Amino acid sequence: LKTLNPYDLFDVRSLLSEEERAVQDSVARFTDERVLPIIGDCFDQGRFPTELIGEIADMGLLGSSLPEQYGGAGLNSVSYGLICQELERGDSGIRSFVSVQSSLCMYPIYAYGSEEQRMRWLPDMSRGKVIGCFGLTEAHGGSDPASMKTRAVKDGGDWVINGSKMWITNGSVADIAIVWANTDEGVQGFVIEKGTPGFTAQEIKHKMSLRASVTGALFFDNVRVPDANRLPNVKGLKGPLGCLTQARYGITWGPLGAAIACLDEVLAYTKERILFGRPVAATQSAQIKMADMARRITAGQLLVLQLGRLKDAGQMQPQQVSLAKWNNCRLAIDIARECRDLLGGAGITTEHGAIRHALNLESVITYEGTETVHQLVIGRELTGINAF
Ligand code: TGC
Ligand code: FAD
Repeated sequence: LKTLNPYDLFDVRSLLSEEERAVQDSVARFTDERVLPIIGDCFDQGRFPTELIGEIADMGLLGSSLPEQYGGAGLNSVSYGLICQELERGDSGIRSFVSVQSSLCMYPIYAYGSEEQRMRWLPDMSRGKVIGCFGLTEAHGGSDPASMKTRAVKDGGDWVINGSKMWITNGSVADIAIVWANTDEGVQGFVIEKGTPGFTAQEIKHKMSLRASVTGALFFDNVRVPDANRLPNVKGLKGPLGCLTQARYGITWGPLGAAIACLDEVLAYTKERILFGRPVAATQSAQIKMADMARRITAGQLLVLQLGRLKDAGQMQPQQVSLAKWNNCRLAIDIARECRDLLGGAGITTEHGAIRHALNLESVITYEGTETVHQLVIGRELTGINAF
């Protein structure tokens, strides 16, 4: 019998192209060498490791799917998924940083912006010289972005924006904010630069989750931006929701990385931990738990690979992304919590990764559409009835 790779029982890697494998390997190396040695401390200190931004950019991970003329790496969607998976094996906060920059900030400028806007921002964003954030959620109800109160009013050649956004990744460190606001012609996107009078950002403190990521609130008090900062090629909620489809796609892959990190940790720990005269790994209940983790990871891997192939073929539907985001966030948070349990008391400090991943995944299962939102998307697909 051939011994199987415990983190890839169905040899999903054999279905990858040479280029996809090379991308996975280089990001895996980055996570092993640069992220894992520092991330526990970053989480403890509530600090995003800004010192890694340059390397992340040099590896081509910012806007990796965009064409090279805009600073992108022209990689396919499966490669983007693998990037997210390997980064989140390190920490959800690192993957979040790349998701937001690539899918929520560079993507809308690329997809909805003018050629001038693309050239103005994208190359610098791919180099990590300009950091973006994406402001859709408002404090009164993130699941229902149609209830948005932030408003932009035309005034001559300018727009005047009033309102606020809440829970914004990179909010207080970003150089530009992609802000979605209601206008007389429906929801539109604006690029608001740091330092614009009336625009302020405040870091949200006391987080117990995604502590190695910056989260902020944005405030707009008569913020005036020229029409050149409005994204001209989309109107309506489909603008921001289209960005969410891109980011959610990455998040279907990312949590698999967190789950694999946790399984890796308990496989090693339970072999070393001797209780009642034998390793914990030699007990049936521990084996059943770990086997069940591997089963869920394997199913999740096959799900996202097919999703990625559909995306690369231009056939992926947002409802399929909802199913995969729900499935893989759920399996990852359950696995992280079960691994924390198998580590016993040792599982409660950041010495081991399980509790950090479990806490991070509380955000990941909530942002980009809560689990309930994605369940209701599938419910609507099955029944044809909107139950939101
Ligand atoms: P509805 O009002 O019917 O549709 C509006 C228009 O949008 C189109 N559409 C989509 N387009 C692309 N992708 C999608 N996923 C889309 N979903 C809808 C739709 O066809 C329609 O177009 P048109 O041309 O007819 O106007 O909207 P709905 O009923 O489908 O949506 C309801 C619901 C609840 C699913 C939606 O509001 C929703 O997804 N709510 C959750 C909000 C959310 O996920 N927020 C995330 C904020 S960003 C974030 O969390 C970043 S964290 C990142 C990190 O740190 O990694
Ligand atoms: P609510 O929408 O108030 O939901 C509360 C509860 O009600 C949830 O359990 C939800 O599932 C449930 N619920 C909602 N609708 C229904 C229904 N119809 N039936 C039954 N139950 C329902 N947003 C951005 O725009 N940009 C960002 O960069 C960003 N980064 C984030 C980073 C972090 C760390 C976090 C935690 C959030 C971030 N968000 C961001 C916001 C995130 O998208 C929202 O938190 C999320 O969409 C949920 O919105 P809410 O927090 O207002 O919860």
